[in-house]
Amino acid sequence: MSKRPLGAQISHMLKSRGIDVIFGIPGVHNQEMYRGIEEAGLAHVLARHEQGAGFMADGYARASGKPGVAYVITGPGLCNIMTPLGQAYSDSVPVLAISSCLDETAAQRGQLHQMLDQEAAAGCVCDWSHEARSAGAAYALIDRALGEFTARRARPKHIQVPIALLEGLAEAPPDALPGDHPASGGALDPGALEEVAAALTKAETPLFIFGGGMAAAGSGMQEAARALLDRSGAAGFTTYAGGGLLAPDAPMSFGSYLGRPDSARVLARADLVIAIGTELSENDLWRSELGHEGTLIRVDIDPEVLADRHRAQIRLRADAACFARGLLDHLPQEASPKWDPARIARARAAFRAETDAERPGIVPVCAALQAAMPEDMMVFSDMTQFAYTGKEVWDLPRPGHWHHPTGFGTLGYALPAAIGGAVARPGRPTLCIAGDYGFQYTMQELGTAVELGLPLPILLWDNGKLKEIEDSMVRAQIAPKSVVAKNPDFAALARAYGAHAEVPETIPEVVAAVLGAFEADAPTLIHVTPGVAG
Ligand SMILES: Cc1ncc(C[n+]2csc(CCOP(=O)(O)OP(=O)(O)O)c2C)c(N)n1
Ligand SMILES: [Mg+2]
Repeated sequence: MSKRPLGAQISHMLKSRGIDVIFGIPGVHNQEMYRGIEEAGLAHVLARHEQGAGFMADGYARASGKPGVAYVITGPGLCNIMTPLGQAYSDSVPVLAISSCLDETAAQRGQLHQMLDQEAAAGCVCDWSHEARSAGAAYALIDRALGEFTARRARPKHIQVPIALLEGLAEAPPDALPGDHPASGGALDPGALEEVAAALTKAETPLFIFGGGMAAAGSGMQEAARALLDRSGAAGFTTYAGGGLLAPDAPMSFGSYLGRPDSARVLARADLVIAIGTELSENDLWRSELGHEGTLIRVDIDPEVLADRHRAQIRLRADAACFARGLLDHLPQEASPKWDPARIARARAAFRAETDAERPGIVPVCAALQAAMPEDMMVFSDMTQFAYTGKEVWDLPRPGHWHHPTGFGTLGYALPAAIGGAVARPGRPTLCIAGDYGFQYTMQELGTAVELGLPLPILLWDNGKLKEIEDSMVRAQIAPKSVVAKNPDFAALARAYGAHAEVPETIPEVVAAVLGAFEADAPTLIHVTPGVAG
């Protein structure tokens, strides 16, 4: 193929590697990257802020399993996308940010968009951040990023390309590497699987913890999780990210209640705990210790997780799907339950009652929505009380369908991430859940959602304040300070953007509004206050 400016070649290269959409904002510095977008047949989603573009790329990646790619300008564009990159790092999401950068920074001060060290700044929130100093280096870095997304724990990457290089003519990129990159840790030692199977068969009260690594391991994981319980007699918890792996009413399931303090008592009763694809991080447990007293087996693709403080006696570096399928090969076809299902049901009911008492008014809304929502709905939630409760009591019918800014915990995630998710799954239902304060971090992306004509319900949980923070201050005996903000008229704001708005007054009206929004020609802001529950 003939030479083209490098900026255009990069878009062609991404298209040839299976990328279909870029999220971003153009500027004079990175405009050469836009030259190739149309030409290569890529779609481009224009965000209203680079933070939005980054979260859209994140949501797109979580919903599609493919990398999310964002184009941003030098300096402020890169700074604005750093928060989403930090979020993608903590939640292991494959996001690739490509930015322009200045040709010369050390000897020339005062240039447009100049900052001291852009490459290093991004490096603080990414797996890596590198400057390409030639076309060949840009191509190599792109292939390295894409390869690493599948070959090991997915983490965001940043590549910056000097403006003059983007403008200069470059040879075509090399052909894509043949075949898939093998997932690391794929081949498991059969001896290790036999050892785990023997321990599981011998155990009197075995317990599984299924995490996000298992939910993300592809199709068949729900069946695998159920079979692991059925064929070993074990009980199981899911982490928030593993939600949906076990049916809400599965008799041996303790649900997604690992973060309840009392789950430690269940853990202490287990003589064997097998944790698959979970970091067992602060965000999973809300305590420092898991609480187990018996043997702990960790299975994870990431050596850093295996070596952590939880004192696992057996550590297996493996992909969750390989491990689950391999272990099933070593288990009998059936086993009698080793836990009392009535006791598990009582524990689940107690966990649910505690959750309801902690943040009242949310469980009934979740219950009504759970009963009525379409099977393949995907949720993107923000840092709001509605989501904290929802993630515990509302197990979606499918794993990997509830996405939350778990690790970094960034307010403003939900709307742009939901937009990215909806772009990834056209024609399938996506629900956005945000709080009244967090929504205002990125609410300008309503414009993007309207422009794309997305049938996106936005459930805005408006308790009129930063309620989680107020509750926390009260618990710490701090007189609540700066936890009430003057809110706009959210429905009017949504309509001003060209979106629809609904203000339901009862729970059935909330359900009807969400279902109606899936059929609309634009997003619908559904303004819900705690009064709706009664
Ligand atoms: C970027 C960022 N800044 C600050 C916080 C701290 N924070 C967490 S929740 C919260 C208040 C959220 O209020 P709202 O969205 O109304 O949700 P509610 O707790 O009221 O349901 C704040 C300020 C954060 N998580 N992220
Ligand atoms: Mg609030």
